[in-house]
Amino acid sequence: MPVVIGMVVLVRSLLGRAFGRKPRTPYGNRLPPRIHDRLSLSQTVGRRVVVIGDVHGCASELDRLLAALARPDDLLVVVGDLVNKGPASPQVLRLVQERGVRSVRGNHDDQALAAWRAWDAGLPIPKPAKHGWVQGLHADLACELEALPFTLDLPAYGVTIVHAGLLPGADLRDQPLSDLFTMRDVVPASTKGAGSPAPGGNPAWEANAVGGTGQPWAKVWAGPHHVLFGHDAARRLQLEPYATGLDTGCVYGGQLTACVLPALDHAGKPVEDSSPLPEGLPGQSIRLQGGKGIEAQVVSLPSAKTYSDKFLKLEQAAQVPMVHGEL
Ligand SMILES: [Mn+2]
Repeated sequence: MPVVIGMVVLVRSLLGRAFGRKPRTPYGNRLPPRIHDRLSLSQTVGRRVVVIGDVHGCASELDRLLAALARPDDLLVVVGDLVNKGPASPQVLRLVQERGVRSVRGNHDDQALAAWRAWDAGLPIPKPAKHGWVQGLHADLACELEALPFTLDLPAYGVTIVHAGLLPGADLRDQPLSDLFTMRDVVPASTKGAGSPAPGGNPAWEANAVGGTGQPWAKVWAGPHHVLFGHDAARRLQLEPYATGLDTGCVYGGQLTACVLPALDHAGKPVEDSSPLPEGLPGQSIRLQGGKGIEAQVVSLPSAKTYSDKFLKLEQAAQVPMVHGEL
């Protein structure tokens, strides 16, 4: 049987080369209709934009956070990793579909989609302990994952949303897709073999998926856009001048965090000085440097429980927060 599968893979690979195989995402999925998506001022005018950190299947926390702070006309965006690890990934996708939540693509979203495609084709599910939940997932919910772009630009705010990070100095279209949803640190480009080479003509930095081995990319990022991102639960809330990290470890018993961007009028000016922070939730106002320099609010909802302790074990084992690339 393995010989037969090997032959099939070989023949498909040869056919792919002969007929010009289409480029794929890092986990072998079809590329989304828009790799780098954007929402113009006309699409967001008069509406707040609520950007939410990594959900990882924590549907009840997402539901409670939205109940506490979201207004009916808010535009809701997640920084990716909607699924895996937590208790209710299908329910998160259902909520995303029903409420029209936008998201960028996290490494777990891309992996889970590949697992669903395997299951749908009658093949064994890769890493079934992590992806077993995809069995029976309705195709319309898998489509939610299939459509996810790698970045989402909000030009009216001068804000870019990405799951993991951006390589400082490299053009968006020159950034390797896998870096966009796996990077945590940057290392000097001369560090051979430590990360991905910068293809955009900027030799200064390489991306590295393992945290604690270089500098957090968000500390190096100097604009021009302000970047909202997730993926780096070990570092919790990151409030850097030009980048804000929103993964506060909801699935690890931390919090689910949202950054609320004010509604803008047709001239791109905030329609209110700042919306009141929801009662009972810790929050703060921050000035997002870069972009339009707007004032936003960061609000966190504590998790009901610790759904996964994989990360906590790693954190206890290391003196400094270290994150393995697999997380
Ligand atoms: Mn991630």
